[in-house]
Amino acid sequence: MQMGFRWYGEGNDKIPLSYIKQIPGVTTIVWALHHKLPGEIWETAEIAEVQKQLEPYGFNMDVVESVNVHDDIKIGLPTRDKYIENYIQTIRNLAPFGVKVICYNFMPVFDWTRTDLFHPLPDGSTALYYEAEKIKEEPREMADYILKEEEENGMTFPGWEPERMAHLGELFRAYKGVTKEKLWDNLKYFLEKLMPVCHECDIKMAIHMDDPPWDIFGLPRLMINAEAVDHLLSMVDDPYNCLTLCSGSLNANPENNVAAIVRKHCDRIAFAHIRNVKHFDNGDFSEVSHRNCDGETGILDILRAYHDCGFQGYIRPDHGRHLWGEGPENCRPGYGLYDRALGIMYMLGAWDLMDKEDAEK
Ligand code: CS2
Ligand code: MN
Repeated sequence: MQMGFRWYGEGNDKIPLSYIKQIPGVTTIVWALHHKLPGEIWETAEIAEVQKQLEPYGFNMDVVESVNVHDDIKIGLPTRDKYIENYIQTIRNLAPFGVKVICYNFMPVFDWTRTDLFHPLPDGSTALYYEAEKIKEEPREMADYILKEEEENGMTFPGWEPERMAHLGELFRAYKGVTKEKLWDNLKYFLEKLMPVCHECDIKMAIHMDDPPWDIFGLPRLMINAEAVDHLLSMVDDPYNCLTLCSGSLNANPENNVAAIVRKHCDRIAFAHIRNVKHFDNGDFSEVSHRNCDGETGILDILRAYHDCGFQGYIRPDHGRHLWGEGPENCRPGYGLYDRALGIMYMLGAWDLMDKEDAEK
């Protein structure tokens, strides 16, 4: 297992690399070129710049999150081939820098969906929150709320690029007729084109789970449960077709058992996201600390499953709460410094203990 920390890049993330260096056990910076729109080629010179920033700290750049997939690929338009060519070129450009895993998602239009980005928790911190009542048929209200947060605080959230959101109506119209079956077909088409290049470049494509794992705003969502994971892995049965198994995304539906998926498919999990979720009876859920008893995701069972399987991939704390002065003005929702650092120490605590117990057996 290699521990990672997501970082949004120089000038785009308020957390300096020198702070991340002080968190025990982090070897991997999970990075991306966040100024790139889906479909654009990532140029070698731009990638080299990130390498130059990471090098003095000894971090590797093995995991990219995300190279976003252009909507035309998801919709299955004739123009998709051009964007797939660009994606392939990006994979080729990433390979010489030692990149091993590309995390991506295949969600129509939106990435994660939340109704409150800084929801107060009883302990005085804040966290991302989903209020079921607020998710209506019409996405405009939620999109406007998130765009306003971006604008007021001078940041763009991946998957919520104002350039794309400006054409929301058009985007929704373009997805008309894209049923779940078609979306699966389009994902298969995309992956089959990529696999030979992934072999050649030794880079795994690791699909992120849909967040939340159900259809919203009439848009189909694929990566929602264990059956979908089975389907994805058998549909393109290739060791380079892998998962970013996001515990919090899947467990937004409490029926999903993430530890069981780990035990079944550990060799196809390239990247583990560890996030904890607390559920309420009315269908709302809140993100919480990584501590097992603070949510219902089963963080310890998941870690034990990874450990039992001898997990060789990358792992990172996913969203954390915002603590100790972190708020909208200085912190990306879910991506503060402190709670993710605490999450790492919690995970390493459990992991080290399991290592020690094994050694003493
Ligand atoms: C991430 C996702 O912040 C998050 O919730 O886990 O946004 C993830 O980066 C994307 O879905 C991957 O493309
Ligand atoms: Mn995640």
